[in-house]
Amino acid sequence: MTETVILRGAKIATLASHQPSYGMIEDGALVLSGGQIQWVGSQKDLPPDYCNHDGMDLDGRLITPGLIDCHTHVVFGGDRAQEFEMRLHGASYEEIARAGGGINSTVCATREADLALLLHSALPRVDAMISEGLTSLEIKSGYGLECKAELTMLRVAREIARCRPVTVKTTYLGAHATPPDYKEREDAYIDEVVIPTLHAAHKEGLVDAVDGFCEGIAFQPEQIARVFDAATALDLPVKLHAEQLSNLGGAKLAASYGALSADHIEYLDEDGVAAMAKAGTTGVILPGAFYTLRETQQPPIDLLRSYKVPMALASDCNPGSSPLTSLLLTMNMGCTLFRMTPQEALAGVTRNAAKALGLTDRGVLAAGMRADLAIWNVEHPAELSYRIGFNPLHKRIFGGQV
Ligand code: DI6
Ligand code: FE
Repeated sequence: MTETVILRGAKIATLASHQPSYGMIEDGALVLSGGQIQWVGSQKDLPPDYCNHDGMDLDGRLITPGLIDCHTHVVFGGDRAQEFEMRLHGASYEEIARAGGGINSTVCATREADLALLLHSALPRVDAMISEGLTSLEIKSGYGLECKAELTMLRVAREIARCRPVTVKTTYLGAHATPPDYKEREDAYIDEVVIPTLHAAHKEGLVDAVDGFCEGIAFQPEQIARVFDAATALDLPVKLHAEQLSNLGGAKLAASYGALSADHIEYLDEDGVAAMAKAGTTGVILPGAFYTLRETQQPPIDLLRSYKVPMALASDCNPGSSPLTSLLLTMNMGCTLFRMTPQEALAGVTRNAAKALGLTDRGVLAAGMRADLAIWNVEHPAELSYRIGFNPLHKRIFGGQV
C-alpha cells in the first residue's frame, strides 16, 4: 500500500509542453501516490475521492518539477585551484592544456584515487546540488582515460545513486582528452583504449550514453565518428561536447547519429542548428564554462529559438572550466549572460534537461509522471533565475518521498 499525499494551496509551474507562462496553475493541487503524480490541476477541480485525504497546505508556495542537471563531471580527483590562479596570471585554458595541465592534471589525480576517495569527494558536490532541489543528474567519466580508472569513475557514479536519493544517468566520455602515454597518437588511443573500455563498461552495465569532446585540443570529427559507431552498435545513445572553442562541425556530426544533445555550442552555426532541429537533438547551454573561461562568443540562442531546438541548461560541474554546483546560479547565468528568459531557464533545467537525457517520465508535472518535485519559498518562478546566491528551496520530493 502506498500512501496518497495531497499538496494543496500551491502555485504550480507544470512546464507542460506547448503551454505559455510556465504552464502555471494558480491555486493548484497535486496528488501523489506510488511514486507518481496521480493528478494535477486547480484546487477547485480536485476529484471528490481525494477531498477527504489529509494533505500538506503549501501556503501559496511554488511547485516545480525537481531540477535535472543533464551535463556534469562531478566525479574527479583533486582540484585545479592552482590553474585558476595561473589563468589569472595570464595563461589561457588552451595553453595550460597543451602544457600537460588542464584535463590531464585531473587525470593524474583521478587515477591515483580509489573508488572510496572519489565517492567521498563527489558527494559534497552532489549534496550541494540536491540542497537546491535537484532530483536527477548526469555524470560523465573522462578523467581516467585508461580502462581501470574509467570503470572506477562509472562505478562511483552508480554508487552515488545508491548513497543519495537522486537518479543518476551515466555517460562514458573516454574520448575526452588524449592521455600523456598516447600523446599525438589519438587514433591509437581511440582504437586501443576508448572503444575496448566502452565494451568493458557496457558489459558491466555502467553506461547509459556515450559522449566525446570534439575540439582542436581534443578529437577530430572522424575520430568521434568511430566512437559513435561503436556506441551505436551497442544501441547506446550519443551526445557531444561540440563547438565550445571553435567550429569543427561537431553538432552536425552528432545530429547525424540522432544524438540526444550537443553541448556548449558557442561556435555553432546555422547549418549545425538546422541539423539539430531535424534530428531532435537538444542544445545544452553551459554558462558556467563560458563564465569561468571568460569566453566572449555567445551560443546562438536566437537561432536555436527560431529553429525550435529545445534548450537545456546545465552546470558542466568540473574542476577546470566550471567548478559550479548550483543549478540556480546556472539559470541566472543563462539569463544574464545569454539573455535566455526565466521561463527558458526553468524549462532548461526541467523539461528540456529530461529530454537531453532521454528521460520521458519526468521534467514536467502531469499525471503519470514520476513524483520528483521541488517546492520553493517564492511567489513567482522568475525569482528562481533572478536571485543570485540565495536558495529558496522549501522541500524536495524524490519519487514521492519528501
Ligand atoms: N569541456 C569542458 O568544459 C570540460 N570538458 C570538456 O570537454 C572541461 C574539463 C576540464 O577542464 O577538466
Ligand atoms: Fe563538459
